[in-house]
Amino acid sequence: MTSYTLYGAEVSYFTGKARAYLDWRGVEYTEKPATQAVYRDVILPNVGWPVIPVATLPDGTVIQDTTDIIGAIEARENAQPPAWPASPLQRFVAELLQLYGDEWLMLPAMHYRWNYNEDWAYSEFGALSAPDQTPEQQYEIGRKNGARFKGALPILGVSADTVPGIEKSYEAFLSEFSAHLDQYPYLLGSRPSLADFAFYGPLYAHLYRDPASGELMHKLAPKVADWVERMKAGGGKGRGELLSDDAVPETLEPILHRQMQEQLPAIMATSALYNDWAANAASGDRVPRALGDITIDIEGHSGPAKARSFPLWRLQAALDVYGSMNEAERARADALLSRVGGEDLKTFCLPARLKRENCQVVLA
Ligand SMILES: N[C@@H](CCC(=O)N[C@@H](CS)C(=O)NCC(=O)O)C(=O)O
Repeated sequence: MTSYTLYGAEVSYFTGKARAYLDWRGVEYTEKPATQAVYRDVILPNVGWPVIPVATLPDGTVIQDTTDIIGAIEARENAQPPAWPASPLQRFVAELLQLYGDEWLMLPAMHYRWNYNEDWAYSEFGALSAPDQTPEQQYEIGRKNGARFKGALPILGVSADTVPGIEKSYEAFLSEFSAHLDQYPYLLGSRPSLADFAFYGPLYAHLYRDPASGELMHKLAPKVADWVERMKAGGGKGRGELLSDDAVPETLEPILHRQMQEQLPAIMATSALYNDWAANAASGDRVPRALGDITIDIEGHSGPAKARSFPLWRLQAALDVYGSMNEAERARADALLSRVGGEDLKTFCLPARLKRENCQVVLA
């Protein structure tokens, strides 16, 4: 094996994130569809549960989780410019925006897919797992496979109670991101970074590519659709710079503010449940995917959701950057957090550290 392999799907959120990174990095790779046979022969034996994307390195190492995939390829290629911003505030913001793109834009992505593009999604799921069947057979297979994903809506907190808030928030996000793109080609300057790859997951696979969602994006936010297309074309393939002097564009502040308003309270509530769980757990114990029930609030519309544990892992990465800052860097981060309503993050500490083991998040 001489290059990387990415097992995934065009229809998949996180495959989009990994693919955008690979195309930007410009490494040689092959993307293979995650058919039933790939799940059986590659994913389940190596990862232990059915999830995409999965990547293999040229030495055969199998990796799951997009950030681990990106991190492993960054380390192996040792190429410039890096995917992670090198300067502390930009790096902190990139980690925060990754948390937002990966774990919160999932709500509009999944809502619009399953409430406006359901039949189309079933056909896509079927075509992926059984490429040789007829469209009718694929639709039936897709209904079966897609049910698991549609079933995630109540877990995420997408319900009749919250949908008006999710739509209002997404439309506002589109206009905030458009205003940013009026001034900068990518999130932190004139080239993409980790944050752009994370935004691309939902904004390509679901919110651009699903037909009804794509129509909405083109209508409300042609600049965001243009960013999706530039990312799809490789994001300039390494050309361009992040802003100098560790600057963070002011135009990102409304998006960070939205994150602090909507996502941070959900994560804090999850962390309290994690505290209870960790009190009786031992190092190496696998953290349950859901730790209990929380209430989320989006633009004044609240409803139940599961306390998904994975966002805590992404938050830990952001907090580690914050925790490693010197006094002057910390003062700049704190000023930014104050401006975006993120006061709570300044003193927030996860009750117990997490780590990755065998493609799972476990208690450190
Ligand atoms: N944190 C993982 C998330 C991967 C993920 O959720 N993938 C979706 C498809 S886009 C999936 O296969 N989900 C199955 C499941 O969550 O059970 C990553 O970054 O790779």
